[in-house]
Amino acid sequence: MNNDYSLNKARLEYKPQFPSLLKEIVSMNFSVGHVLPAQNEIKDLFPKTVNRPIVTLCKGERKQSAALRVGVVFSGGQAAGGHNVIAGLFDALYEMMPKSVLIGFLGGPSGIIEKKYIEISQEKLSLYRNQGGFDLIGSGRTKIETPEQLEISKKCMEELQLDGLVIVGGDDSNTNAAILAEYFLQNNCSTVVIGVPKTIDGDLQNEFIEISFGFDTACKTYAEMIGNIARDALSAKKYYHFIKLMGRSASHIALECALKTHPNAVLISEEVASEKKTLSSITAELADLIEKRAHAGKKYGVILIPEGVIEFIPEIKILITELNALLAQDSPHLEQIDTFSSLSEKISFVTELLKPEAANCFVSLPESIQKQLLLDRDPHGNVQVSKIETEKMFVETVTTELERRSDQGTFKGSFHPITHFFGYEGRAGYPSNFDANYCYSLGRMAALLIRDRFTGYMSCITKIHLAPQEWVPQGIPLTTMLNMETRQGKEKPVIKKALVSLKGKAFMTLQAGRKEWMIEDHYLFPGPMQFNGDIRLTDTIPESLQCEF
Ligand code: FBP
Repeated sequence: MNNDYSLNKARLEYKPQFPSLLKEIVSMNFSVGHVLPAQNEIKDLFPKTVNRPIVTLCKGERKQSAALRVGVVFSGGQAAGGHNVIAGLFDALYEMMPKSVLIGFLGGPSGIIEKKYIEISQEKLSLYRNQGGFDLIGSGRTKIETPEQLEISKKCMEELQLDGLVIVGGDDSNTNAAILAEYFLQNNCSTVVIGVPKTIDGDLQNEFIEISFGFDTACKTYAEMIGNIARDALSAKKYYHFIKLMGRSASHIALECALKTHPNAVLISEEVASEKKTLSSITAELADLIEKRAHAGKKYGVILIPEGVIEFIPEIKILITELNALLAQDSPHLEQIDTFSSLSEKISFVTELLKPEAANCFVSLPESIQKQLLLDRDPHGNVQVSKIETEKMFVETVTTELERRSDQGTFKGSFHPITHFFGYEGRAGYPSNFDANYCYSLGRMAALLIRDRFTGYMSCITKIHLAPQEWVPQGIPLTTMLNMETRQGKEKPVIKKALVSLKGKAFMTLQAGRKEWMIEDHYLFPGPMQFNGDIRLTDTIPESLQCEF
């Protein structure tokens, strides 16, 4: 097979665009900005890394750099562009001093604890430039938290004589980066720790981080499929498509995909919580939509559902909290529940233990969801919210409601639903030009932050609505992003997850259009992501960010 013109090869040859400021890497400097105040508890927990200034890249004197030894690790779920963070880091280190060494820890943070790593060479990396996935070194969800793990990590840094460690991850992993940076400083370990913002979920966003990498590619991938489904629905005119979209708690992905495709309905979890919508009120709204469309002669439609919505429905949130406590890892009920062989016995047993409000909610749920709530639990005994088949739950509740309306003679149409879940499909494909450029820039910036020893900083690229050459690289102290939050009953420092703002321009844009999309069909068909051609097609940034400028 002649592979000369394959997309794979074309992408390997793609030269990422990056800020002009990051080009002359050896003559770059930092201008020191203001210090942002940290919370008192954060000051106590991070005495060595608080009160640091924001730093912005600027042109300076040519600097002679020593060869650097740097480690890089991916943490958490895949997000398109990760390999370009490594490529940017590798190239910048090489340009500073060709004898520099880049080590990739294998399988996520556990690679640090178990000292499993590879040295990344130009040759190895050449097969991964602009490619999706994290497969060059893999990823994992182990956290470096306990005193033993922190100490082992420090030893690993010392044995490998690392000048820097780059942690590519989401909110938790960057919180971890802050903890490691502080621990290393307190314990005389000279390794500089730098975070890089990654997650398709788009919830690692704040005044300093315009977007995490991977979000753009994931949404473009899902939007293509949603558009295709909308066109199929419009052609066949017989199915309702209930599409669940990955994204954990926040609804950024659902919102972005809705702006890109104009479905007939989209649930936004943050709106559900704010308006205290119950399962039955959401069901009634969806049934109303289907009934109205039936009056207009339409038996088809497209409905988007964010992965985490179930947790935002007030009565289900209460139920999940009670179930988590009842069936926690060390709870006696956990053993008891296993003694019942049939599902109905397990359901009755748990229902008896729940408080009345939670019990009512539990019995009102479809059996398949009751089963998932009871049996699909993580190692701590918590309900795995993201695994719950919410799209099927809504199909069941809406079907029951429409049957009821049909019996009463108010609903005369037919309802043929089909469910979909788009998640993993969007995490590891070829990064969009935006993600390829953005990640490469983040990697180059991380190298400079290590060279100038800004430990506990996140590599950030701002002004991403401009052309890549004009993007502004900044270093932001991780401690400025930390807040205290209660997690699993304990007060912990964490980077706050950004939920969709109901006052934000992206949500307002949705609000302005969504009523019309309900009955009239205003579907958009984004089609496949483009890599070559008109830059208005190839180099777009997410719609929800465009709305902001
Ligand atoms: P990260 O926040 O670690 O990037 O992961 C995001 C995500 O893709 C979520 O959208 C999803 O709920 C979860 O990971 C799935 O996790 P897993 O890969 O462990 O199945």
